[in-house]
Amino acid sequence: MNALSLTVRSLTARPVIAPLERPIRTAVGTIPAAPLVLIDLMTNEGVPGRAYIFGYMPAALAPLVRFLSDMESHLKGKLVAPVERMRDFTRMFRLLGRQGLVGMALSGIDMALWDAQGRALGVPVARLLGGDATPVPAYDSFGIVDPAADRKAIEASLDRGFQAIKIKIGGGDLDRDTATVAAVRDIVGPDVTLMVDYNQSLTAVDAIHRIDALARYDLAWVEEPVPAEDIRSQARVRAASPVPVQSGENWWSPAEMATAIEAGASDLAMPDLMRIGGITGWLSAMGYADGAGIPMSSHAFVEATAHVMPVTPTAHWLEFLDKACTLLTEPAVVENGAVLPRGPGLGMDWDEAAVNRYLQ
Ligand code: SMN
Ligand code: MG
Repeated sequence: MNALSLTVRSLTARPVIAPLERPIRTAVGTIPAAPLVLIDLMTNEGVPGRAYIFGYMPAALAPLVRFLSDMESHLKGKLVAPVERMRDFTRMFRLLGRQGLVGMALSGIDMALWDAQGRALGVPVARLLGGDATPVPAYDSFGIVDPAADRKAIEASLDRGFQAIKIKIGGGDLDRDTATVAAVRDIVGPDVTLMVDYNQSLTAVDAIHRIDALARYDLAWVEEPVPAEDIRSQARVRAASPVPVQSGENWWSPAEMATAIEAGASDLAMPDLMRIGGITGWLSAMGYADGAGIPMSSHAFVEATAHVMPVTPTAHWLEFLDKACTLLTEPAVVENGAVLPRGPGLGMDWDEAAVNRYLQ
């Protein structure tokens, strides 16, 4: 077998709803369990390629599976060369566009292709990209918390070695935000890095008022205070904010990232592998962040982002938000608050018994 000339034989997509260690509570709704689509590529050489994508809501699963199955015929017999395959898709979807479910599915295919290539060479994708598979500093990502009820979970996270945590806020008024942030700062102490995420729930006027009041709790960033598509409001908030503004999980391409940064909408960047265009899209995004001097963090997809962060010139924090742990034979490992990139490939193998349990 020539490990650099694999060709695609088949693509399978399976919908699952995986249990979460804790529900993802946000200001705009709760995700009780993770709706995922598992992607399995098989090559003619017998090397598999695996990845998963996150549908956010169960209703997204069936169309994603259907769409991914239809993509099989466009990959069959083609070289496992993710950059080339994404170029084909970019041309093919020029008319329909690639935001939304289309972009999510294509990013999943891209990750599965990179995984197959890494497996064929017997190396972690981080090595394939020219980096080393070194541990990536991570923060533990919480939803909206009740400081009294969740105190133990927050302390457990620090015991696990995390030196940074993020909480979501905006589920109530400013008094509630202040009480929550003050209590969490009290639990974690002055030395732990603390971030907050509003999940796009505020208007610019409200955001400016609230962030001003929260600044005294020494926040490393305030994430998505206003709707992600409203670049002008984001820029207004950022101009007034004493706390660095973070965004990026809703950028659908490196070009959208460039537009947001150049409009002054964000101090920091945290693209989502599944929206930015997979690993191939991430490579463009990280080049932009490097050129613009923007610290770049990740969004979810713990296992795959652990491979791209080591080659990201302005790498900042990996978000530890583990959605697939119940489905993997070896879930992501955190050591001293850092995630270890594991190979070969992206290092994910399905626990088929668990997959069958959660199959939709
Ligand atoms: C988020 C992640 C996963 C689901 C919903 C929201 C998020 C984050 O905004 O940054 O963790
Ligand atoms: Mg967020």
